[in-house]
Parts: sequence; C-alpha cells; structure tokens
Amino acid sequence: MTDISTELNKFMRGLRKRNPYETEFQQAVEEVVQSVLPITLDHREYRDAGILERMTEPDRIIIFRVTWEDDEGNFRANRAWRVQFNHAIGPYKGGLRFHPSVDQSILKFLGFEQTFKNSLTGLPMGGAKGGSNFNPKGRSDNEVMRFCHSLMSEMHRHIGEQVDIPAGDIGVGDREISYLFGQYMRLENRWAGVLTGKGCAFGGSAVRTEATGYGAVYFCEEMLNEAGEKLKGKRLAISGSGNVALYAAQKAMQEGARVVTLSDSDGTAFITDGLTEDQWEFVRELKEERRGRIAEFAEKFDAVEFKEGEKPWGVECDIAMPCATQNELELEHARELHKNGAIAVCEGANMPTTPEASAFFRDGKVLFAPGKAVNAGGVAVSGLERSQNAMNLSWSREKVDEKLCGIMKEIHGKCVEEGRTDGGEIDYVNGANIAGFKKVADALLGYGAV
Ligand code: NDP
Ligand code: 2IT
Repeated sequence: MTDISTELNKFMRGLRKRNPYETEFQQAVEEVVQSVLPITLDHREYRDAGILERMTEPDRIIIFRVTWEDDEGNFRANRAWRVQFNHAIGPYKGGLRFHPSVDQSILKFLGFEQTFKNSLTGLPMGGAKGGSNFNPKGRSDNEVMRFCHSLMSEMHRHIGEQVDIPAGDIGVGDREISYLFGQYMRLENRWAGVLTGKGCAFGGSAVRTEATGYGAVYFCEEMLNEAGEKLKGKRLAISGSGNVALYAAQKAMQEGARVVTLSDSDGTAFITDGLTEDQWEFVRELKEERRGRIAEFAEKFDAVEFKEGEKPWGVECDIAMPCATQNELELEHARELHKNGAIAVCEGANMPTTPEASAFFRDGKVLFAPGKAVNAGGVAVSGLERSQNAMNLSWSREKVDEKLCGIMKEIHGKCVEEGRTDGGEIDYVNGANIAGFKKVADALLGYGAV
C-alpha cells in the first residue's frame, strides 16, 4: 500500500518549489490534497490524468496596474489581479478583494478554495478570485469610484457573463460593485449580468447581501442537529463586523442564539448579555453606511465592552464563527475555546483557522466545519442572481431564501456522505474537500488533455 504521508510530502515539495513564498496558497492546497490523496491513489485514472497537478495550477492569472487620481490630484498606482483558477464545471466565478494585504498568494488560495466551494453548491460555476492591494479605508467615495473605474477599464476585456463573473469580498460591497458595473456598461455598451451582488434596482438578487451570513447559520444548524444539538439558546462568538459577520449575527439572533462578540481589526466588542436587535441595527448602520469602527459600538452601549487588540476567542461561548479573514484563529485560541466549553466552530470567512488549530478541532475535540462549505451561501445566491439575469426576471426574497436554505442543507448532506469516518463521526473538512473535488476531477477526466 502506498503511504499517504510520503505521497503528500512528495506532492507538496513539488508544489512549494513551483510556488515559492506563496504560503497561503500552499496551506490551502495541502489541506485539500491531504483529504483527496486516498482517492487519487485508489483510482489510477486520476493519477494517469495528472488531476491533482492540473487542479492546483490556475488556468491563468491576469496581473495589471491600476492608475487613479486621489482627491489631492496625485496619481497613484496599485496592482490588481484576476486569478482564473478553474472553469471545468462552469464560467469562472468568485469575488474581488480590496485590502492592503492582497497579493498573489492570497488570491491563488482564494481562487483554489472557490473552485471546490462552487462545485459543492451544485451550480455550474468554476473558481476564480481577484482584487487589489488598494486600501479603501479612509478614501472618499470619489477616490473609490475613480479606482473602480480604472480597474474595470482593464478587467472588462477578461470577464463576461459566460466567461468570468466577479462579485464582492473584503472591501468590495454594494458601492464598489455599482462603480464597477457602471464602468463595464460604459465600455461595452450593453447590459450584461457580468457581476453579482448588484443593487436590486439593476439586476441584483434579493438576499445576496445576507446570503453568506444566513447560509453559514443554516449550515451551523444542520451540523448541530446532526450531532443531536440545537442552535437555540447557544452563545455564539463572531469575529468581524462586515458583510458576513453582520448577517450571520442577524440570522443567529432570529434563530434564538445569543451573539456575544463582534470585532474589527482594532479589537473586539464583548456583549455579555447577547446582541439585541437595536444594537444590531446600530452596528449595521455604523459599518455599512458610516464605515465606522467597532469601538464606537461599545462607546454607545453600557452593556458592551471594547477590548483593543483582542480577538473574540477568549470568551465563554458554545459556538465560534470566525467571519473576518484568513488565519485569524490560531492554536492557542482553539485551546482556549475548547477549555471554555465550545462545541462547534463554523468558518464564515475563507480559511480563518490555522492548520494547527484546525487539526486540534478535528482531533475529535470540537465539531469543525470549513469555510468552503459553511460560507458557500454567498456564491450560491450569486449563482441564482446569474440565473435570474439570464431569464430576465427576479425572484422574491422568500423564494431565494428558501433556495439558499435548500442548497446549504444539500452541502451539509454531501459533507456527511463523504466525510463519515470508520468510527461514525463526520470529518467536515474531508467531506467538503472530497465532494467538491470529485465533480471537478471527473469533468477534467472527460475533457482529456486540457
Ligand atoms: P467585509 O469587508 O465586509 O468585512 C471584513 C471584516 O473583517 C471587517 O470587520 C474587517 O475589519 C475584518 N478584517 C478584514 N481583514 C482583517 C484583518 N487582516 N485582521 C482583522 N480583521 C480583519 O468582508 P466580508 O464580510 O465580505 O468577508 C469576510 C470574510 O468572509 C472573508 O474571508 C471573505 O473572503 C469571506 N467571504 C465573503 C463572502 C461574501 O459574500 N462577502 C462570501 C464567502 C466568504 P476592518 O474593517 O477593521 O478591516
Ligand atoms: O468567497 C466567496 O465565496 C465570495 N466572496 C463570494 C463570491 C461570489 O461570486 O459571490
């Protein structure tokens, strides 16, 4: 029998050599390869067709300069990318991220993960990711507009409703999608469903804003039910206070859970008695409309305490839902969560848990579900937005929400089916990776040497 860890080491040595310094990309690949190697070793056709080598090499990466003018009249230059990772099962689909930390490694890890996530949704979408090291923080609306218009002046020729359909991610929300879409139409002189997350007035889908957070909570409920638990009454520690965190918090409250933290890159707001509806609306307005800091939330309410520089993970909670960024939950946090009695971790963000922390959870200590399953609701509703655009109609909130809920249940079912261990437990990481992999791998097998 071939030794899996020897094969894994061999594969990863080659991948690291081909992708030096790209540590986030290496991390994302290693986790997937660990899950799917037993399958590729068992099935000679996958090995003969070089499936793993092909699935870990992006189809192409487009790198370009974005020149824009700031409010003082200075010209500025940023770097932008579109990583078109894999379109075996549908046109490229995935978000755009604007954050100073963005680099090729981060976008390759995100595009790679997206391929598996999109496969899990059951919708015909390939994987991609893009973005720029542009920092929107502190920039005026006009500066952001000029940046978005300049970025689209290059990107428009690489995308299309049957080619590549970008959407939002960190730092890219309603405002940015509108600027990008406006410029696309100006350049191409036609309306096309070429971005998702659009405003509902111009082809956006109901529930797309809420979809990632709502979907994460639907998945979490499924996972708890499977384990004989329920969400109602549970204390939920959420990190972040952006799109995913906000709507995860809202849905969790609606389902009777108690949200005890929200955070941003400055620190964490601890809400011992649980977030109230009024407080949630304050944070929504603070973050979505005023682009303010979470510290202001604690200043406003006596029952909320802000701790600068602190993460949420030291709090007593039943469930942790990291919804901010990659590698934000480390081994020491995992140990603390376990010690404080947490029973489940659901990743709202992409790869928020370090490999060491994830191994700790998966060692049977805490239920652990990976981002590519938990946060797939966002891209799933993006897929539904695409369908509505293609049919020139729009569905009601109820209809989209019902479909989202159904898709999250199906994704959970796939994780259970592929992730059940010999001991009867469920390894959601293996389940998501294997289920996501099979569909793409089989498509590639059929295509021959492409
Ligand atoms: P937003 O930009 O709306 O919010 C991001 C939140 O995370 C903010 O609170 C931000 O704080 C915090 N954050 C970002 N970077 C860091 C950092 N380096 N350190 C600490 N805090 C940080 O983004 P989203 O909510 O859309 O995305 C959050 C996560 O969810 C990402 O991993 C994204 O890839 C993932 N995701 C998003 C989807 C979507 O539909 N939007 C779909 C699926 C996954 P601050 O304002 O201080 O920077
Ligand atoms: O990480 C993600 O799944 C997203 N940022 C959403 C992508 C999309 O195309 O809606």
